[in-house]
Amino acid sequence: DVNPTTRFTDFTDEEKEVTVVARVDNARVQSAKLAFLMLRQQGQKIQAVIAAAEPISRQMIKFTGGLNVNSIVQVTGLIKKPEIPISSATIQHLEIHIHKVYMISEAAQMLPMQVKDAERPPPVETADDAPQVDSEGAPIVTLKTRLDNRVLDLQTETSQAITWISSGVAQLFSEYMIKSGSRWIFTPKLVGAATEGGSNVFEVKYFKRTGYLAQSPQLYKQMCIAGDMENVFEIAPVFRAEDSNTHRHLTEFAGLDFEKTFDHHYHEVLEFAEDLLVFILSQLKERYAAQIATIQKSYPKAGDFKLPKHGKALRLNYMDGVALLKEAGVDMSEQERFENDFSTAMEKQLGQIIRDKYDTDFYVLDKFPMAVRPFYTKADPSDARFSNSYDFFMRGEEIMSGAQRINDITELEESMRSKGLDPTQEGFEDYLNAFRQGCPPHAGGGLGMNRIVMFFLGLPNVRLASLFPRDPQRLRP
Ligand code: ATP
Ligand code: AMO
Repeated sequence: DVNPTTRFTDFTDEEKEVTVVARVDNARVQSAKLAFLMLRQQGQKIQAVIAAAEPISRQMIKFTGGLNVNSIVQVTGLIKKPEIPISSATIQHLEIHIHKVYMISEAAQMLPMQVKDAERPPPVETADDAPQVDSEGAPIVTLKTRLDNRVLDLQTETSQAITWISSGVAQLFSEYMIKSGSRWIFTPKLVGAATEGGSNVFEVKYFKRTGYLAQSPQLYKQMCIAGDMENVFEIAPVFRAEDSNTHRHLTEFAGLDFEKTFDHHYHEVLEFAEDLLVFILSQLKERYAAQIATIQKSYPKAGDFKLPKHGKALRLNYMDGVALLKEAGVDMSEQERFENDFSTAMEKQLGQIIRDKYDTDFYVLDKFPMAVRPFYTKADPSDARFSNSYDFFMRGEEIMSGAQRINDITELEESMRSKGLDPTQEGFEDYLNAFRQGCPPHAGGGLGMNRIVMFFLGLPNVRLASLFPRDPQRLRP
């Protein structure tokens, strides 16, 4: 009655026989009578020892110590306390004294990359992907090599922890939404119109017509509101045909979207979203403390994300941001203020200013200039240069955009025309009909899941927060 799915992390220091299935992290023959294995499960390592003694033959010792690294084996043995803690293991105070070893799945003798080399932090990006060495002369595999061999790269302790954080963000988002009575929706990703307007859209051949990959669920989540669904959310891929080769742009990313009606003011929805982020970020810290500590060994900023005080998000207006930057010597011209958004450098600087002044890495800017927002955004009724729209930031970089939406058909068509879009264009018709048929006031937002993970952990590149990243250069693995 062995349990082949036994996990090392469940072991106690009670001496007993276990059977585990694990990967060989390292194998070595110490002598004709002694060999060591380092075994790995989800990035966690434990040492296993095999010594020649009835009925274990010298041949068994040779076989065990000669196992190909990364093979998957089934080991039966006795859990014991080692004489001294095993410093190279994750579980240092226990080891397995092997009775039996079976090969489950043999790994090739030559791997394109050693998992232990991918554990060496941090991957430094170079234009030519030239070999790099650390201070001890050991090779550092570049990010490109790691991503080319992503399956091996996912096996490192750090990657394992990062993928748990991604899972946590998605879980916490859905948890909060469901608790608030929001309905989980699944909108089409093959669409007939460029959702966000503009040209950042992938065309697909759709039988005899042209279709597109959805740039966001924007039009559909609003159509669900028109369909009386009141409070909806979605977790789904978002496609952007942007030729942006930056540390934070992907061409496909996981979008966390929500849309909600309100009674009196869009700030009801804004506050809902602020509480959502405070919930996600604080619960990540609480529930994933072990993973964060692991990631911190490679990315030291992982553990120092500053949450806003008193559990409430810090909210400023866009113009407050302009003023804070001006105080720091960064002045935007009158035209820049209303027609441009902050540049990436300005955003980062503002992030630092806000961290210094308000002691938080998460904050919200409300009332962005109308000129920089998409056509469905509601203008500020008290000053049409601005809009009822907001961006959320982590460590000075954008993680969410959202707004009150125009729900009046005349206003909506006007807004489209003013942004150079044709309301009579095929594909917009169904969306616009929803407003002709009546639609309650609503607001919402879209979050980039990979960016939340990246900025929460202080990772240098969004690709590290994507399982199999897609960017302008990369369509595989
Ligand atoms: P979005 O607004 O689509 O949610 P985002 O705000 O992060 O995402 P963009 O609005 O496309 O991205 O651009 C924001 C900033 O990113 C810009 O200020 C720009 O400086 C920078 N950026 C975008 N594309 C590139 C690029 N190809 N190279 C360098 N920087 C870029
Ligand atoms: P926006 O275009 O700002 O808004 O996208 C929402 C959020 O998605 C993330 N994001 C990205 N992540 C990785 N790579 C990219 N290329 C990329 N582009 C955007 C960011 C961003 O804040 N329909 C609106 C949302 C709404 O108003 O509800 C929209 O799509 O974190």
